[in-house]
Amino acid sequence: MSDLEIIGVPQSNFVRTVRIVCEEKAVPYRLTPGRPRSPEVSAIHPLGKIPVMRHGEFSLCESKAIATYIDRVFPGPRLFPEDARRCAKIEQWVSIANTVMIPAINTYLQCYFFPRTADGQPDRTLIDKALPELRTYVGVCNRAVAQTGHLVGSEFSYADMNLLPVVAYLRECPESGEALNGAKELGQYLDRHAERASFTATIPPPFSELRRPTAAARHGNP
Ligand SMILES: N[C@@H](CCC(=O)N[C@@H](CS)C(=O)NCC(=O)O)C(=O)O
Repeated sequence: MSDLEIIGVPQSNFVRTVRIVCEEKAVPYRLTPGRPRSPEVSAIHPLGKIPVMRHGEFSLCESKAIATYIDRVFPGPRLFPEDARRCAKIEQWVSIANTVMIPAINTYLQCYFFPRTADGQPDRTLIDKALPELRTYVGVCNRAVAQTGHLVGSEFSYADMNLLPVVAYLRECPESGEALNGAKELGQYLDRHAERASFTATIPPPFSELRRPTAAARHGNP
């Protein structure tokens, strides 16, 4: 039995990506609940973000770094292939997603999942501000998967494992649901890959199951 421990909440798209990695490689792991900026998370991530990982004495943060470590240390299908060009294309899409698209999409989603208004209703002003970027990135993703149904070449890769968990949330909110309805290829991409065993094994519970953050932790959201 592996002593690999992933710490985070299962609703987080980045936590889900790392869990999908474990499932794809058939690496046993345990998921320990941990919210952003909780002591166990902040002990590993300097910014208190999830996921973080422990493997014996070794600890690590950042989903891509964790995925690379798991890929190198454990057997199973290689996520980051030897082929320089394919590997670089995977890195390229992870970088575009993680530095620009996913943060912008999450800013929009959080307006619904974690409204910060006094009455607990989604903040219309923040949503309207987030919409142009959201629509742009849904279009970018739609074009990227249109030809092969994958981000890189014609095989499922870490680039898809990284993107799909956040795409799966688009259907849950009104404007992103509409945008996805208008992005035929992206919708088909989601539907097809959502049937993978690694995807069904990691379906997150609803955000409503996350208790409101404690006062000490109320400085951001998963
Ligand atoms: N670059 C990080 C991003 C992790 C991240 O943003 N996680 C979110 C949850 S999906 C988080 O911890 N949010 C709380 C915060 O940003 O303070 C990674 O790839 O692991």
